[in-house]
Amino acid sequence: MTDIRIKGLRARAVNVPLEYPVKTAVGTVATSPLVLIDLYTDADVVGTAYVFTYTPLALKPVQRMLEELAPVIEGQPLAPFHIDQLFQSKFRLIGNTGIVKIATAGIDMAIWDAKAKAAKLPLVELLGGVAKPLPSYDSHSMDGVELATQRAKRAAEQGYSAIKTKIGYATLAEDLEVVRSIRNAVGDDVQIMVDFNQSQTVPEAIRRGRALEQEGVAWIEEPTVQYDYKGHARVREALNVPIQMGENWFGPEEMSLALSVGACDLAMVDLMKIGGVTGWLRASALADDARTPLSSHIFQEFSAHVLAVSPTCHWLERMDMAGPVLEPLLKFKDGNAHFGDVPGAGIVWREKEVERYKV
Ligand code: SMN
Ligand code: MG
Repeated sequence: MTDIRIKGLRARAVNVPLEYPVKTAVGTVATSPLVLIDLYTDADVVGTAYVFTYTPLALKPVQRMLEELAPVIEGQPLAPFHIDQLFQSKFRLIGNTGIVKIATAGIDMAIWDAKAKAAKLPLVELLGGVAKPLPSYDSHSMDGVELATQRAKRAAEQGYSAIKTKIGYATLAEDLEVVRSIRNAVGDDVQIMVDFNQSQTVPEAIRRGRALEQEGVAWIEEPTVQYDYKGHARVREALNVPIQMGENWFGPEEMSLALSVGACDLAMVDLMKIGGVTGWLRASALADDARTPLSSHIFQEFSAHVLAVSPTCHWLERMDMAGPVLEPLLKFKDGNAHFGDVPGAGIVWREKEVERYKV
């Protein structure tokens, strides 16, 4: 393999519209603030990836952090594990988490993308897997009964065999009304996952969970604050419905801690927060060791590649956070995600739209 070197990077901040605002019990993501990364090399490949900053307030700081990292990686080999060790040692004192982790994870994704492009392989094949269709669920928001039911019905008609709705309404009665209305609309063959987005106390999560069990939900996600791993374990012990969490684990270290106290039955990892592809590979080994089904959290394009090589591969979350600025290479059909047959992870910018949404 030729010794490809990193030449630099470009980080562009955009704020793109969402098909639907991501309404949760603890706040709404009205638009999708993204930093688009182009990683330049001395071969004829450019690694592309994006990071999602949740709030526009973090957009410029993340862009700036990426720009500050450019001279750190310039001249380095296009070797993700090497760069990961470089970052781990450089950020031991400040801690490779938060905005630092978001930026280093984005670089990691772009490096892996560039490596796959240099090998003229889809990333999944570079990782040793095959580009097979992946079971995907359609992920919705705290939409209220009407829209939640309408979105679930449409997803079922599109062939999804699972959908997720966000709950944590003011009362349990409202939570149940939404779940029952969706169930009436989609029937018993479509799985319904629910997501509290950290909104409940442990006692309230148990109270509401006992009622949701009777509705046959497939999982209850982040019932209480995401850093309360023991709290999640108490909810899990009290209920007979799978507890799902993981989208907020910053690095495999936090995943290991959560699994060690029995916080969840299922894990869903965020490719960015976990530390990019390199972080995901470590997380997928933890999930395998704990025999914990592993799902993805947003970042659907890259996640498809790493989920396909995860031993406990569970569900891919379809929630499109970057569609307006990407060529639609990942396709969803009959509830499965199908890879585009291109080298790398399939992140191709729609440059006119990037200009349109640039911040
Ligand atoms: C979620 C939260 C914030 C932004 C996007 C998605 C959500 C999920 O918790 O599980 O998709
Ligand atoms: Mg969630």
